[in-house]
Amino acid sequence: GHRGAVIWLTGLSGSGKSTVASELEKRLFRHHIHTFILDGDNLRHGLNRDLGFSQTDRKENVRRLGEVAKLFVDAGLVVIVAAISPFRIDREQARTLLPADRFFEVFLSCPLKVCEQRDSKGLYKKARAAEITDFTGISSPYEEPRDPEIIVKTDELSIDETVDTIWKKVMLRGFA
Ligand code: GGZ
Repeated sequence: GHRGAVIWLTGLSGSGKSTVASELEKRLFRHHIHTFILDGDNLRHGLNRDLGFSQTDRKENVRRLGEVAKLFVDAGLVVIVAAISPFRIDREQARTLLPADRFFEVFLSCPLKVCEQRDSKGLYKKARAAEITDFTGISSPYEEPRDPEIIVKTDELSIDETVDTIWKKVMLRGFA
């Protein structure tokens, strides 16, 4: 049987994290792998409702996501984290909570331009108009991973191809 692991999706707003998370979950489910999605945006309605988008709050958000992910991994699940998680050091900190072979950092690489064109929630428009402050990529930084386990260019690949890429890597490491 498989052991628990974390598949940590990081990238800009609009890079496809939530969509990829739910499609990846379906794929893992078909292979009888029990998963749990921790979506940054969703958890902000409950566990992380006290947090905003300042640097301090994002760091705390990512810290909690990492700790909760670890709990679920200890319970044997494959946890898919979907959060911008913009700071390298915070992602690295989350990584240290788990054995090296159980943490997959996946960079959903997509040019800001493309994310901004998609603007599925109209947030980039608001950020440009300064109706939203501290918006990632516009008025708040995003630090790209330097050496992630997986990089997928979500502006060039279909969702299926993206999921394939992640799935193959996870499989190779013996989680299926
Ligand atoms: C970035 C924001 C902001 C600001 C609201 N900056 O694309 P979305 O809408 O659906 O997902 C984004 C989500 C980001 O939450 P995370 O918990 O992933 O962020 S972090 O890891 O940086 O703590 C976006 C929405 O919240 N959103 N305001 N100012 N994204």
